[in-house]
Amino acid sequence: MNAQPDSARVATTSDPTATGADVPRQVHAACPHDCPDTCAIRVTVLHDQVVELHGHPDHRHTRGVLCTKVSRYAERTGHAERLLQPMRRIGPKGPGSRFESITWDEALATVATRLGAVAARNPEAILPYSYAGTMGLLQGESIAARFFHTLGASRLDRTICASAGGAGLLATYGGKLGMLVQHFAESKLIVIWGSNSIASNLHFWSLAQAAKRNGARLVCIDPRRTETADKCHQHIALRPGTDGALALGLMHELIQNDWLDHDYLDRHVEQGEQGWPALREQALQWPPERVAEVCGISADEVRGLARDYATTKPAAIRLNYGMQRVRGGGNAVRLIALLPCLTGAWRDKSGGLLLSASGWFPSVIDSAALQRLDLLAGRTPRLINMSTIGDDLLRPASADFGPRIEALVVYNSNPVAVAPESPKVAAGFARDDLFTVVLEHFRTDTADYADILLPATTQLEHLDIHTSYGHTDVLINEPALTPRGQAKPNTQIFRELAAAMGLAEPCLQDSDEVLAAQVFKPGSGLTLAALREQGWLSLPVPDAPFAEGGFATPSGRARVGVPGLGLPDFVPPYESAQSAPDLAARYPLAMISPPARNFLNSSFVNVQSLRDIEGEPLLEMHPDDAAARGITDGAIVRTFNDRGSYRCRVSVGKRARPGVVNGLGVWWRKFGLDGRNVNELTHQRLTDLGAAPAFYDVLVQVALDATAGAAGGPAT
Ligand SMILES: Nc1nc2c(c(=O)[nH]1)N[C@H]1C(S)=C(S)[C@@H](COP(=O)(O)OP(=O)(O)OC[C@H]3O[C@@H](n4cnc5c(=O)[nH]c(N)nc54)[C@H](O)[C@@H]3O)O[C@H]1N2
Ligand SMILES: Nc1nc2c(c(=O)[nH]1)N[C@H]1C(S)=C(S)[C@@H](COP(=O)(O)OP(=O)(O)OC[C@H]3O[C@@H](n4cnc5c(=O)[nH]c(N)nc54)[C@H](O)[C@@H]3O)O[C@H]1N2
Ligand code: SF4
Ligand SMILES: [Mo]
Repeated sequence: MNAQPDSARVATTSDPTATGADVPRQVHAACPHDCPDTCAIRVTVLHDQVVELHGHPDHRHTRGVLCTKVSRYAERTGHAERLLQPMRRIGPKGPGSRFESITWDEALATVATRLGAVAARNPEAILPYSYAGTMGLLQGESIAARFFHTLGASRLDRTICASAGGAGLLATYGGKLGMLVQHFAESKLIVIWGSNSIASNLHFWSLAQAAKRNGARLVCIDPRRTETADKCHQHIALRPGTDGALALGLMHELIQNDWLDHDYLDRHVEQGEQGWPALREQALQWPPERVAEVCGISADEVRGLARDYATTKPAAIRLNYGMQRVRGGGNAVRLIALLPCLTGAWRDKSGGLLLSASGWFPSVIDSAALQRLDLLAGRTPRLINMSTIGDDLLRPASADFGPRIEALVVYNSNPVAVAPESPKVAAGFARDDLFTVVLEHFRTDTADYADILLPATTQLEHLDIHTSYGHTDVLINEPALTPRGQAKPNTQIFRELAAAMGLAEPCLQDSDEVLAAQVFKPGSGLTLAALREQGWLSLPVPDAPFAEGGFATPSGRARVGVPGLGLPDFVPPYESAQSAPDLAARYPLAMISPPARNFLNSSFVNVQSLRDIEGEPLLEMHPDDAAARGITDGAIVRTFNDRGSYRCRVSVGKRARPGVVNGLGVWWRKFGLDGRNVNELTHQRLTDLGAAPAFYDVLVQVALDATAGAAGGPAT
């Protein structure tokens, strides 16, 4: 690993030896991470070092507070293992691979030659692979998108996180639209559904706390007893992948007890054969006893929740993406999204539902100007689903698939750690005939497979603009520091690569300043100058957006049946004791793998102070399941299925419900006991809608690890 020059160390006090103005500078920054909160950050800088980094006190959603991980952002930027120079791999691909430093000129020339050769044969053999390492409009898909569109490279279907739920919202409301998060503070019932808010939606959680102090009841629906569930009045620990059945059961009770808002239903929900009357008949097939059987909860829990939901006003649902990482995730979101339409909860600004707010932004943000799909010039390169990258890297050329993937350019993502079914992902990345370029901050699991590794700037070192999927503000991120070492912004790397490849299209050379000026749609009323002045701008969204219907569907009504999709229904998991009894005979435990609180997906796993808090990869198991296998708390266990096997320490306790184990976090494989992580066990089958991975729809068996010593072996 390269040594850290002194200039890159992040000072906590001013450096007396540095030159330059002695007056600290305050910079408006934004959290770049894939988190609904999109915090405004105030960075104080002196002599090119961070003096202070805080949540901005004046931003209405951030309210001066950052989560633990991002309050350490300066530690991440100044990390001793930061990539600061371009590198070329000199040993075999994969764990333990070795790299040597090269110049930028050499790196760019090598990449240009290799990509150019593939493009000359067939540009679709090139695949960009990126996700939300940064959610920035500039450092995400701007110059990068233009570059790959100009080449005619394969397009990437970015499904790994939210596309099942997104498709469910689109089907029902016509867009990824929902309540304004700030109004949860006045709700009287909050259903926190498939969300560990304390870990992954902290600023919503403080609003829920405010509501609680005002007498609101909080209900958490989650197979895992999370720290959020601990603090709610009620926790309903259903089996993974059964939320659609629960929603149907709630509808059953709303109908039977006539807790419906008939006026709202008549005026704002689709009627007729594909409308509410049809769903009503379907819901009547789901009495609480049947729901209880499927969900592994009691019939009284179904009845009680229906009563509370219908009779407490305003009632709000904070739905989150955890519940849609299962086969039926899209349909479950459709069903749940209809609940506030049945009770008329939308009439109140503090009632309704929020899964994503991102659909409010397209009216002001000009993605087309940033991404320039027109550069495809009439071509429609094939679309590769990022969630099946394991299979797709191993696929030969065929008429159906097109050319074999010969070159991969990875940025803002760590697929070797985060993509499902890692045995196949790792085998794909290990192909000798694959040319891989990785733009990164660190030597991640994916970086270990790079032919050429390019050092990227962090959020403190580049310009960017952010929207949010949890609130409705746009934020600026001004560069606070000069780039450490030789790191460059993603945009700059793609500009230089375009030049090295001789791509003459002028917009490939647009500077970050020029890009920033292209972000807002003309006539949107928002300007870059105002954004820079204030640090953030709020979209004009009505307080109770669907109080009088007005959904984004063609009719303005919430949709029930959708052409091509039919009526929403419960879709059972791929892998569960009920839906796959033969498989369950061998692998009787369901496994979910939600994130660890102190990491952000696989980001921050290499920040020592955060890793110290998390300790080591853990599998949570209910005491009954542990006892049945002779497993005691703290032992090293082997978790396995037909796809793979993974060793880690077990935590026996009540966070896991019977029959379900929780394999926490997306650890880097190299920090695992056996160089693997939970994705060793996940599969590449896709959700009912949105073609997303079903990470939480997995069966496994767990056994004491015979190779571990009595004490369980050392933690790493
Ligand atoms: N600290 C932290 N914050 C994060 C992240 C992180 O890694 N760490 N990741 C960020 C990203 S990319 C995202 S997408 C969001 C994710 O945050 P969320 O959208 O909240 O999704 P998850 O964390 O995947 O899961 C939330 C909860 O759903 C539960 N769950 C699992 N299966 C089911 C099910 O079938 N039904 C129900 N009802 N619940 C289920 C899990 O146990 C978990 O507690 O958070 C973001 N914020
Ligand atoms: N088993 C299991 N697997 C999961 C999940 C789960 O809950 N369980 N969650 C899934 C979800 S919700 C998601 S969103 C995905 C997330 O998967 P990814 O989007 O791959 O997210 P990260 O793991 O955080 O990796 C992002 C990488 O981008 C890098 N990066 C950050 N900023 C920049 C930048 O400006 N430039 C460049 N070049 N690189 C940058 C970071 O260093 C980091 O290594 O993982 C999925 N995988
Ligand atoms: S990860 Fe989320 S809570 Fe933490 S600083 Fe970023 S936006 Fe805020
Ligand atoms: Mo995600």
